[in-house]
Amino acid sequence: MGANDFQQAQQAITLHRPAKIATPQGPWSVEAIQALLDKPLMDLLFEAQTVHRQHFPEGDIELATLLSVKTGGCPENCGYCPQSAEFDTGVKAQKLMEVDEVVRAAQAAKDAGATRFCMGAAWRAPKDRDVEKVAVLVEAVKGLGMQTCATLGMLEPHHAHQLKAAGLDYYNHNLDTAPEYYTDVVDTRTYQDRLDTLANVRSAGISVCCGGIVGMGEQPVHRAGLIAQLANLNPYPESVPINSLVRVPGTPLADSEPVDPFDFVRMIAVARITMPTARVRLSAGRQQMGDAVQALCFMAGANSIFYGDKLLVTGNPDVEADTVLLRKLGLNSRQVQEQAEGCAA
Ligand code: SAM
Ligand code: DTB
Ligand code: SF4
Repeated sequence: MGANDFQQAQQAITLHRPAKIATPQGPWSVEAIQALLDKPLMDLLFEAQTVHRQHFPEGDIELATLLSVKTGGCPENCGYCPQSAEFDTGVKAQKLMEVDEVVRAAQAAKDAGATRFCMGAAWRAPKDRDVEKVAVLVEAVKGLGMQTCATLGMLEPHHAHQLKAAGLDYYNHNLDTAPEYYTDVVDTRTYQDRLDTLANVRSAGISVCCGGIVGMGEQPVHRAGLIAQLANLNPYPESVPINSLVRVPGTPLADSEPVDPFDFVRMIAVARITMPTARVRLSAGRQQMGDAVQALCFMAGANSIFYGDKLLVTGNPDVEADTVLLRKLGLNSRQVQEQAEGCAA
């Protein structure tokens, strides 16, 4: 290639690169989100990464560790969930964990580099005495200097206030899918129940962690509908977990078609574009995903992962595998660097 050809090629590349992508604003129609999802993948990735870099420092990945503090025996029938009492999944019901056991797990997560600790309970809705006990757990974990998160099912306003007073930073409550598909997945509660809890959490001054699941047999329009619901919450959630369904034998959704990995990456990208300042978490399903797809998710704007070898009851990549992956990708999470240095020392 001569010098002139090279200059021309460079010019062509420059001409095809948008100078600056303005951060798009809501409200979002389902159609507008569908149009984003349908873009050529490279254009979508480019747009998402551009938005991402306008709002977050390069290479910053949040590490959040999950602990199931009360496992199984749940009266709801969420079709994806191994913890429902209706499904025979082999998960044994356990009562709420004691505070010292939870603190030990949180300290171990902190030592491994996690900054956020999320406590999950398989309740439809906690009772007053449950919230009192969880408030003690929240206070203890907060005392370790970690960000606290809980996911306990539906919350009444007074429960939300009690948890806020104990030091709860985030409450996770997912919308899971579009309203039109919701009754195909669960019929023991309504979409409006979910929205009401989110409003109670918001009113109590707790940050909202809310996302959904891809791969439950939903149509593309339902994926767009989920993102529209999330992005149109006012304000949109501070954390947005995007889960790829973990197909657990015994659950009604165990035989769902696996998600096309590129469609999953698209969901991450569209979450990033429509909720530019949110922590978009590449959540359940990483164990089945492979390093290259995870790298594409980070390119698409994911900047948080669940960190630790277990989600609630199913598996997750172990700390060592994640340390290696993040290092290989040059994602310089400070905590991971320190962890890696600790391992090498
Ligand atoms: N019981 C509470 C509730 O449903 O709000 C809290 C725990 S629940 C397990 C938290 C979230 O985990 C669900 O809303 C769902 O999005 C996600 N989840 C559960 N099972 C899953 C699975 N098999 N694959 C992917 N995500 C799952
Ligand atoms: C979320 O969106 N995903 C996490 C967390 N919030 C609570 C739970 C994933 C659960 C995966 C299946 C299991 O281990 O129970
Ligand atoms: Fe119960 Fe939550 Fe599982 Fe639904 S997702 S069955 S509410 S633990």
